Amino acid sequence: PSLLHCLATPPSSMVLAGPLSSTIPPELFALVSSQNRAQKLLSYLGDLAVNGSSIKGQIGEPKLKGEIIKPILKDASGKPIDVSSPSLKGWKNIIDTEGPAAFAKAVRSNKGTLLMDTTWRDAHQSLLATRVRTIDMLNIAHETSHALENAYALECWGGATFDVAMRFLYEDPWDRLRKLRKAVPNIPFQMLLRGANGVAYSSLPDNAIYHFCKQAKKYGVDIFRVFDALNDIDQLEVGIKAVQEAGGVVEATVCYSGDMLNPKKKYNLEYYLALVDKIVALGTHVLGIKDMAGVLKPQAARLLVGSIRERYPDLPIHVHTHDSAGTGVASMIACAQAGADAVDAATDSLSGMTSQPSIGAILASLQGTEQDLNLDLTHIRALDTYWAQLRLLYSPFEAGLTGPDPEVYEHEIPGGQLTNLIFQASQLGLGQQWAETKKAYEAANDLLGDIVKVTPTSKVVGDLAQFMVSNKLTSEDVVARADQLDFPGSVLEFLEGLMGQPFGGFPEPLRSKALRNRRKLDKRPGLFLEPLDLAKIKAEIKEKFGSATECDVASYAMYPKVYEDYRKFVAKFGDLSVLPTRYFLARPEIGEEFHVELEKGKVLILKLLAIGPLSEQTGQREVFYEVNGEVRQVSVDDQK
Ligand code: 3PY
Ligand code: ZN
Repeated sequence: PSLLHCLATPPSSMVLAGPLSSTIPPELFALVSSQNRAQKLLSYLGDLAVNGSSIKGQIGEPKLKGEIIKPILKDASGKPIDVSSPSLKGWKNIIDTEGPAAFAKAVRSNKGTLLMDTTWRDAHQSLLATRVRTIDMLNIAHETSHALENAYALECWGGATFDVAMRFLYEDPWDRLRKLRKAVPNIPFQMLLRGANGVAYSSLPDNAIYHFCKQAKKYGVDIFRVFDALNDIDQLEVGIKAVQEAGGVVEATVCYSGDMLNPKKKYNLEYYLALVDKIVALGTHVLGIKDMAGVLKPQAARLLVGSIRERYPDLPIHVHTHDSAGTGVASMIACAQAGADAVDAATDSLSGMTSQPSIGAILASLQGTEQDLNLDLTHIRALDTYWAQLRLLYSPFEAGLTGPDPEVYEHEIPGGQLTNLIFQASQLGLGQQWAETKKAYEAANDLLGDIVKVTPTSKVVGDLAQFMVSNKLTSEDVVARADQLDFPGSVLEFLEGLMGQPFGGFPEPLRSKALRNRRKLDKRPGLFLEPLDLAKIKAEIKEKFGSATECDVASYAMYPKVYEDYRKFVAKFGDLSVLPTRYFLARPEIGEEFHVELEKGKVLILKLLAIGPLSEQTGQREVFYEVNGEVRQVSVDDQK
């Protein structure tokens, strides 16, 4: 084919060195830009071939080497369903045509229980270090849109995915959102918003949160699960108001911590009901209950959901959990039976342990009851055959979990963090240190006043725990030497009040001793932050990188350095989100052919031909690729 042929041989005069003259015809411009993209891609592939993967956290190569086989969905008569286009049937239609309040009402009056599938966000955040890439969701998006027509939502955005997309996967999270939205127009999309922290790790100026939510709504998010890591209502309010103004469905959330059934524990039923009252007073369409560590036991779930249901008969309730202790299925069933309208679960192959409980297990447990999920089991199973293969593709990011951890009832480490900490300990070969870290986490939590632990406060407790283990400090040592110890930055930020106010106040005298001359905020931090000059940020991004959208501004506002590094990376290697994961993470075999669709209709057929010897003079190797039938070569610094 002519385009393919042209792409293979770029005359050196066509290399894009500066702004193109306006006299160049558009076809030629497109051609040069495609060649430029192909060359950048080759730079990445060449580097990967010589130096191996530079993706942080990757250990080894994907276990899956062959093609991914896509499932075929069949209708009731056994005929294959046409998935060349997405389904148009689903709950999103109510949001779009009648608005968030009507959606909430319809959810509440729905017969049976609704499911939110977390596979595209929390499941891989909790099991695979948040590394699942856009292309792998897009490849199953049409099938998902058909199979999960009746789902409450797909959780696909926010939380850690925003940061990780740019920082480790070199992807634009906004691009992910837009592409997924186009491919799944019928199922509501849900994101996780960390209240006044947006998707970052501490509070941002209010206008950054408002601006962020506006873009998120515009480009595809329907339902915003808004939480605050300390259940601080003032922090939560910022997120709630920002989503209200953006026009999204507000799912304001109570973070569940401790053990409500234990009278000695700090967070009891009274605490939760008082918090729900405050949330309801601020105005929420749906109430979220977020059990980030998986410590909501079935009896507690029944009591909590039952009590809220009794108090607020018309309020939709949506519950989230993790299966760390192995009780996730039982807890979600208890919630459904006690009056929850929606529960969270993940596709079977990405479920269990630190992830959500399995969709298949909940579906089977509720089938034929009043709480039936009304989903087609064969479709759910078919989708899961895809994710079973994907799990092998992402095997380099497995944390090596082997079974449930009922100790979670003591340490209360949230699912995603638990995987991370286990991974870190195993990397260092410190099996014993892991046991100590768990104990230290519990001690650190007590030292900080038994706080609610979820991003970012879970990081505070984790950092203090690791600090205690590595410096061999007991709780008594920390208290006694608090005025001399060089505490981790996150601990000081928390004590200063930059993450909001904990229930019951800050621990004293630890706070004063540790902070020394630092200030002590007793109101929400946003009140002390200057609004961001968003127009100026936009102009600066444009000046530096040549283009800037409102989404770029929002990314920059959350993570200035990560965003800039991401843009620099793309300027050098191009948009790698189109590269199949197997070739993003590892080099192909010599002679192995693969395809990359740069954009619709522009396909590169690539084959690694050879990796040349190391040149003593330059320290480089030549890598030879066949690109659409022509040999191309790149020189790569050998860094090994
Ligand atoms: C996040 O904030 O990313 C979480 O998943 C919290 O549970
Ligand atoms: Zn979670």
